[in-house]
Order: sequence, then C-alpha cells, then structure tokens
Amino acid sequence: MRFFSSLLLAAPLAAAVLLDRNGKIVYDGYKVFRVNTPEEGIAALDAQIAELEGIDVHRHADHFDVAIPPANLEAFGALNLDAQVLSEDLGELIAGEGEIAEYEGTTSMRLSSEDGEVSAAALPSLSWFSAYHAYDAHLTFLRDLQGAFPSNSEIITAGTSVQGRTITGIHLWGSGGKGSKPAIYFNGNVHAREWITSKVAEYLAYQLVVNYNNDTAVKAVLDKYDFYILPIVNPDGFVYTQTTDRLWRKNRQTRSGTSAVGTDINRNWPYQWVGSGSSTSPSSETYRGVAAGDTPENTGIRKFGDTLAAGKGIKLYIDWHSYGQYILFPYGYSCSAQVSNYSKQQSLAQSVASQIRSLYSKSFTYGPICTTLYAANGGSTDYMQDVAKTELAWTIELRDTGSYGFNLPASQILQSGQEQWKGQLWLWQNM
Ligand code: 0X9
Ligand code: ZN
Repeated sequence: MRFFSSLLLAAPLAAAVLLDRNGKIVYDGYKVFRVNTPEEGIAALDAQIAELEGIDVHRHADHFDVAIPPANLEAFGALNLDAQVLSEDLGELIAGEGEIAEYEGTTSMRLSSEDGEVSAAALPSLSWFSAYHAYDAHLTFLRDLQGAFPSNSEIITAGTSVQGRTITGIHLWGSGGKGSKPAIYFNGNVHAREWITSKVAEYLAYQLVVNYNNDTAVKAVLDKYDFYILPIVNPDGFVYTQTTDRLWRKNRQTRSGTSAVGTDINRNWPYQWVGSGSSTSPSSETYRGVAAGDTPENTGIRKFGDTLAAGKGIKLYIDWHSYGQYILFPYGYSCSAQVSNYSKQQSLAQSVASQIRSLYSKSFTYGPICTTLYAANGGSTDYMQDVAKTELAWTIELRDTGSYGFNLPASQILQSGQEQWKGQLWLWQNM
C-alpha cells in the first residue's frame, strides 16, 4: 500500500504523556508497528509521525519500527501505511523484562587450572546474567570482577558524562603484563535503551576472567591482547531509562535555544560528522550536536581510544548495540566508500555469524553499515577505522529482530552472552 498524505483523516490528539506514581512514563497501550518505507522515503513521513507523537524506535534499510500512543492509533491507521504490528502493547513488553534486581554479590567459585591446581575466588554470581540491574550495581559488579582477578585487571575510566558520572570499565591483560599487547576495545550501552549490550559486554569480561586459568584457548587470547571493556558509556541516559523513560536513546545534554534534550553520541564522533545519516534537529533521535565531538561522553571515549591507538594499537573495536542481529563494519557515512580491508572484515564477519548461529540458531546479517543497515554519519566505527587505524571496527546489533526489541526479556541475557562469547572467542583466535 502506498502512502497518501490526503488519507490523514482522523486528527491526531496531543496525547499527554502518562506518568506512574514514580514519575516514569507509562507505555501501556502503545503499539509498535513495522512499516515498509514508502518509495518517497522516510523523510516524507517524519512530520506525520512526530505529529502522532510516534517514537522512532528503529530504522532499517527498507523498513522502520515506530511506537504509537493509544490516543493516536486511529490516526495512524488512517495514514494507510504498509505496516504490520510488531507488538500489541509496549507496556506489556516492558513489564516482561522483569524487575530491576538487587545485585546478589560474590560467591566463592572453585577455579581449577590446567595443572590441576584448585583455587577459590570470590566472583560475582552467575545470577548477574538472569536480570537487569541499576547503574550503581553495574559499578559494583565491575569492582567485584576486578577483585576476582587482581593481578591481571584494573578498573579504568574514560571521562565524565554530562551529569558528572565517571565512564567506567575494566582492563584485562595476560602474561606480558599490563598494556603490553594490541588492544581489543569494547563500548556498550552508548544508546541508553539498549540494555542487553552492557550485559553482553560484562558477560564477555566475566568469561575471560573465569576461564583464563583453566582454558588454554582463553589464556592464549588474553596473553595476546589487552581487553578494555566499557559496558555503559552513556551512564546518564542509562539511569534515565530506569527512572523516567525506558525508551530514551541519547545522552542528557541540554542546549541553548531549545527545550529538546539529548545528543546521539553515536552521531557525534569527529569524523565524517556531517551528512544525511544524522540530524541537525535537537529533537531528533539522531541529533548530531552543534559541533563534532561536543558531547562529554564522546570526548571521553574518543580520547580513550586515541590513547590505545597511540600505544600498542587497536586490533578490534566493537560498539555493542541492539536490536536487529547484525554484524556491521565501515563505512556508515557512505555507501560507495569501501574499507581497504573489506574482504578480511567481510569474511571474518561471515564466520562470526556462523559461530553465533551454531549455538542457538540465531541469524546475524553482516556487511558494511551503509549498505546493510542505513547511512550513519559521525558514528564510532568510521572514526575507529580511519582515524584510530583500528584493523577491525565493528558494530554488533544484538537480539532480537523486533518481537521484543529493546525490551529483551531477562531470560534471554545468558543465551545472548553465550552466543556472542562463541563468536568472539572464534574471532579473537582467527583475526
Ligand atoms: O544507528 C545507530 O547508531 C546504530 N543502530 S541503533 O539502532 N542501535 O541505533 C548503528 C550504528 C552503526 N555504526 C556506525 N554508524 N558507526
Ligand atoms: Zn544503538
């Protein structure tokens, strides 16, 4: 069905945003639709969707997902778009994620090494991966993980957020000592609502720590690369998704001359910053900022990456996102520019996808960002590839393909971690 603006019959209502008694936006009754992008392109629809107070959930090459408030469902229907329902009730999906759990702390785990020696370490309990947690609990988890691997890890920081939170992560190293090997650098949760990403980044760190002394393959990898893992690089946004708006994406930066809040940190990197794959409108989900690199979070993680690049160099960078199940590499800014090591990145991505699939049959689509997903300017991977000279600069979009979207049930955290661990371990051994 084609889109005709003349079919806008029912007038949209200015639906007041409903808050619960804790001041959190209630998404009960919002429906999520997957819309096939009309020939005219999505730009033609932007104004209508904004008028319907639709929430721009996710865009793909030929379709986009949008959440519509209950008061405007009729008006949305009157647009007569080629759409299908992805979720009947967003509120139900959010409830289905499970409660924000208390961190259960460490438990003593017996770790046996290759030579049969057994030691007990106080490790965060595996139950960490059965629920979602508050920001402070993530910090405690990281400290406990570091404490379980004291001679081979330290807590790292990468600058400060708009609201003054320290961007925090963990550095893991092997036999050569701290900082002696090329870097593997991971950033998670740059988009606040993509909760599964910090959990998966933490799962990878956890597996490295748990297995270093009892699995020769893991030991070999950590003896070859230094890992720098920052699970939540947008802490203000993350906190805001738990206190106020579960679907928040950007940081929490205010700007003069507008009441709109937030800049997309992944459109703010100071490389190929201008283009059609980002927005100059402060209310857009892909708002790029006033100047390249003008978000404190971007400055923090960019400088962190620059320091790694100037040191032993970066072998692999991954920016963890959700959702859609994609393995993506540069470029985002252009669909005609091609990375110089295209064949290598393409074939490694293909193999990682098949490793992931071998565990729980989840298919991950792979290829360059622009041709596989959409054009995106000022993104991290293009910067890491061309400016920081990273050999492999990837974005991985985790589960799922849209049924739960950002609200992946907590019961899928562990499997998401396991399938990525499988793919990553293969990658680290073969890249
Ligand atoms: O649009 C994005 O930033 C990412 N998709 S998401 O739905 N999680 O927002 C894709 C980013 C692709 N990578 C770069 N452009 N660097
Ligand atoms: Zn994202």
